[in-house]
Amino acid sequence: MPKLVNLTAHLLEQHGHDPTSRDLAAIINQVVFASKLISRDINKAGLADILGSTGQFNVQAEEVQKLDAHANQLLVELLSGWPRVRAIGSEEIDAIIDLPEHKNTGCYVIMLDPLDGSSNIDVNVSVGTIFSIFKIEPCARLTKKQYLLGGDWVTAAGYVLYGSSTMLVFSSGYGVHGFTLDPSIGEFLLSHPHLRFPDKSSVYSINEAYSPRWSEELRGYIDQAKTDRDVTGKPKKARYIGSLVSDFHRNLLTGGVYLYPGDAAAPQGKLRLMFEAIPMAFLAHQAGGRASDGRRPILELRPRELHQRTPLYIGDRREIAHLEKVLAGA
Ligand code: P6P
Repeated sequence: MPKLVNLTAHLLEQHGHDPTSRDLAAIINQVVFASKLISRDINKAGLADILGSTGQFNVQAEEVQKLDAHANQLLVELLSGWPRVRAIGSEEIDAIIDLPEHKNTGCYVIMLDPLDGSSNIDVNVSVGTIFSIFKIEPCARLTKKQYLLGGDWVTAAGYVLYGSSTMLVFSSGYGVHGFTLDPSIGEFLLSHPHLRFPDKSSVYSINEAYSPRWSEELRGYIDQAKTDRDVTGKPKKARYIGSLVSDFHRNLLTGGVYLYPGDAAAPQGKLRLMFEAIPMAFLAHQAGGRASDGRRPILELRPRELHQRTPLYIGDRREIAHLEKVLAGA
């Protein structure tokens, strides 16, 4: 019988009993609680009046799906009630949610993409929740711009993937670990300890419909990928689900890179620095991978705006480093 480890036991094992572990365990448990409710609702989406869009548009000018709004509300409500949380940013909400009632106890800022890839819900394709936890040092007053913390303030980050099974993959600075939800007991159990990118990059994930807008260098890189062999001598594969969490998760397990470039139409690309790029970059680095905007490491970027976008090249360390050289014209 394998040793059964649930999330709380794992966190206490990782952090011992210092205050950080209790804070993280509490905050991550709120995210996990919300994700269990989201998972339940996604799995019956076709049967409940929860498919389709709300007819409203978010700050990204994207149509808000009913489940987007539902997931956002669950996460914000459960996290706002926790005294150690000082502020919350969400891809679905224009401004930061400041919690002045926690100004003397709140030491953490949470950034959320409540339901990434939500346009896939109605066609039953995997989607995910992305979260990151930033620790304010010291737990001082939160000035207006102080919540825009860069990658070196991340204490923990992860995603919940609502797929053939519901998985939590996260890191609190001690490697990346995967937990699978056992719905019969409502617990996330450790199923993929110490996840690391394998030493082969056999997959590239990119939306090739936009290739006419790419730089010459990127077009050359993708053309080359079509004739390259991976370290096992096999041709590379193109896999693109249209859901960052799903593409990243597959690449983490089987080896590969996910690319969402800036292009002639959108020089900063589509993905959000705070809600998608930084948390996924934190995970990538913890798993021995690399994440870049094409020139600089994502975790070294200084956020200027809550909803700012960034190009994202993430995955196998050597492949991303090679791609950066190609994009620089080397
Ligand atoms: P496109 C979902 O909206 C998302 O943010 C990522 O999850 C996904 O990889 C990407 O956008 C898909 O965007 O432009 O290829 O449809």
